[in-house]
Amino acid sequence: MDDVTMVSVAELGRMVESIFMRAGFNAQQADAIARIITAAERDGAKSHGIYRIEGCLRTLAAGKVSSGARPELIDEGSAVIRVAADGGFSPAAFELGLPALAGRAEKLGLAALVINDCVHFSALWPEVEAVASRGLAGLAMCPSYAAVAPAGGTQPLLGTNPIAFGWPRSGAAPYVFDFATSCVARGEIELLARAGEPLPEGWALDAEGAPTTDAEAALSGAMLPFGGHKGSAISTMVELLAGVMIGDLTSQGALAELGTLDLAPKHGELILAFSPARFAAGRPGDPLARAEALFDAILGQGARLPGQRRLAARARSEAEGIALNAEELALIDRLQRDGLA
Ligand code: NDP
Ligand code: PYC
Repeated sequence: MDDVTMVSVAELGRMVESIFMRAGFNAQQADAIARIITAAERDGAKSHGIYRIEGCLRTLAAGKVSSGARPELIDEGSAVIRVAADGGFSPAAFELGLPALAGRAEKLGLAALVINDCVHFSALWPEVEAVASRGLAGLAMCPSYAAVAPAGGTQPLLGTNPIAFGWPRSGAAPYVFDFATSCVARGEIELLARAGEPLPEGWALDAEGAPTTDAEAALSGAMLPFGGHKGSAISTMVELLAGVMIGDLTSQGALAELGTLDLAPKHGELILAFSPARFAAGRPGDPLARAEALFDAILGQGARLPGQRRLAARARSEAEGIALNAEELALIDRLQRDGLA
């Protein structure tokens, strides 16, 4: 194993926040981005952890994110609550909308939070975990930028379009899954390219549309959806619901606006919240207890639940600190001292 230094979660959070404050982000943005990046690193979600800091700073340097963004809540009392993110990163916008989303879902049974005009680089599990921690089921999705060919096609058109789901559990952390609708997040391919490692077969096409296991060729070609036509259709659904339907950019539009895949794209996000108690009212059985029986049956076969690895990493990080290698520590140190060189 690399020579690593253990850094407490709180200390890493302070270091990351200081980088964003130094870069000129207002306190609301810097605090929210630093917490989301630190949480990803804490949970062993490396593709959306500290590796993303430089991309965020490059996005700012290119004028593609607003450092002074002040998200605004637009709540007309219906099931659809909106946050105008003001061109800032998505986490502060989500945090602003969450209480209204949860309150409306408890009242009506279901509610939607629409975030518009946010710059998005993060994982979606924090959103659905936060919704499920309030006793609600949550479903979150967003486009990204055109990097994925539809099943049967060869050219980038769809985004890596993550979809995440959370279910509340009493006495346990929520059941959460969160994944790209491409075979893997683009961030994973970028990390493999940096490490000079090959991709598994079936993940990507090169610029000529031929299958490739070369990570660099994949980054300049097209990624592929997971599960062939099934992932392709789910990804298209994300474009429709969290792009077209909410009056925001699709992945194709986001890439056209950004002009590159090297910065964080601006588009919207959709988060749905459902009250299991309200949906199951008057029907036999407690939905949370029935869910536990299902989880037990899954575990009983020797399978694991999604989120288990992440939560184990979280417990380790909280007990022992986060393990950062020398390169990662040097990066943080340089960004704290000099910003983007
Ligand atoms: P993976 O393919 O690694 O899938 C991750 C999910 O699957 C996690 O919930 C994980 O749980 C679960 N999982 C993995 N293996 C198993 C298993 N054997 N049994 C049960 N569950 C399992 O992730 P991706 O590369 O597709 O996505 C990674 C991240 O990238 C996501 O957080 C996503 O939101 C983010 N992303 C963000 C985008 C954006 O535009 N903002 C675009 C695309 C992706 P566990 O964590 O416990 O392993
Ligand atoms: O990893 O695919 C990805 C991604 C795109 C935007 C943010 N993350």
